[in-house]
Amino acid sequence: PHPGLNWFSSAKFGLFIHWGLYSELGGKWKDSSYYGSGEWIMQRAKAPAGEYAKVAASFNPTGFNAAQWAARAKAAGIKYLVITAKHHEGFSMFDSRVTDFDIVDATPYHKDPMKELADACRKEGLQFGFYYSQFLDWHEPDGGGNNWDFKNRKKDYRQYYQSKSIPQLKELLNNYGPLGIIWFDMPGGLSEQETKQMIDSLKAIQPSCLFSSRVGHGLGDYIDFGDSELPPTPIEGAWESIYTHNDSWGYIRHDMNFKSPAEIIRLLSSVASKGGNLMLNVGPDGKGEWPAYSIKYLEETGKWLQQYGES
Ligand code: JFZ
Repeated sequence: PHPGLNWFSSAKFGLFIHWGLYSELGGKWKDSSYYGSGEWIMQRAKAPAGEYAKVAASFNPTGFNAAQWAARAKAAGIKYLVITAKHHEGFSMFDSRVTDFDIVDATPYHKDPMKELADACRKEGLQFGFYYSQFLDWHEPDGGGNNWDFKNRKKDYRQYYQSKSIPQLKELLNNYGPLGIIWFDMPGGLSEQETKQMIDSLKAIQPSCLFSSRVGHGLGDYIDFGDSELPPTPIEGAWESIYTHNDSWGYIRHDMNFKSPAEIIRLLSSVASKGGNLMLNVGPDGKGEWPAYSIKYLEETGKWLQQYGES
C-alpha cells in the first residue's frame, strides 16, 4: 500500500481552501453578478485573459494569517488541509519561476502565502497539500479550456504541460516541504502513457505524497467522490468526499447559504461511517479573510468533536 495512506486512512476530516484572483472578484465581473462556482467566473463571463490578469494588481491579501488559518483548522478537528496553488484561471498563488503571473511578481502583496501556510500547518501537526489544475488553464494559449480568447487555435497541450504544469508541480514538490497530497483536477490532453510518465517524474521527488484520482486514467492513489457526492454503501479502499461550506468553492460575497454545525457533523458522521474522509471547503475573500460563518461554524464543529468525537 501507498505510504501516504497511513495518515489518510484515519484522517476523517480535511479542509479544502479555494483562493485565487476570483476571491477578489467575489462573484462580480463588470456589471454582472454570478452565483455558485465563483472560481469559474472568468470562464462564465468570457473575460479576456489580458483583462482578467489585471485583477492581480488589486489583489493584496493583507488579512492573510497563516498561523491563524492553521489554528482554526486544528481547533475544528481537521487533520489535513489542501489549498489551490493554481486553479483554472491560471494564476499561481505561490512564488513560481515558471511565470510572472504569480502572487509574488504580479500583486502588491509580493509575498508567498503558501510557504507560510505550509510551515504553519506542520507546526500544528496537520498534513498539508496543494490543489493544482494540471490541464485547464485559461491564461495560457496552449492550456485547456479557454476557447474564447484563443479561438481557431490548434492547441498544443503537451507544450503546455512541458512548459508550465509539470515544472510548476515540481516547484510545489521541491519547495514546500513534505506534502500530504497533490489534488489534481479535471484531467485532459495526455494519454495514459504520458500521464504515467508525468506521475513517475513527480513521484521521484516525494514518494509519500498522495495523488488524487483526478490525475487521470484511474492512476490516482485514492478515490474522490465528485462534488457533494457520497457512495451509497460503505466501500473498500481509501476515499474522500468533497463538499463546500456554502454553495461555491471560490468566495461569493452574496452567498450566505452556509451549512450549520449540525449539518457539518451529520455529513462528517455519514462519510466516516462509510469509511471515507470529508474534505470541507472554505472560500476566503481577496483580503485573506474567511467568511464569518465559516469561522464560527467550524469553531462550533470543533467544540462538538472535542466533546463527543473519538480523537
Ligand atoms: C472541479 C473544479 O472545476 C471546481 O472549480 C472545483 O475546484 C471542484 C472542487 O473541482 O470541479 C469538478 C470536477 C469533477 C467533478 C465535479 C466538479 N466530478 O467528477 O464530479
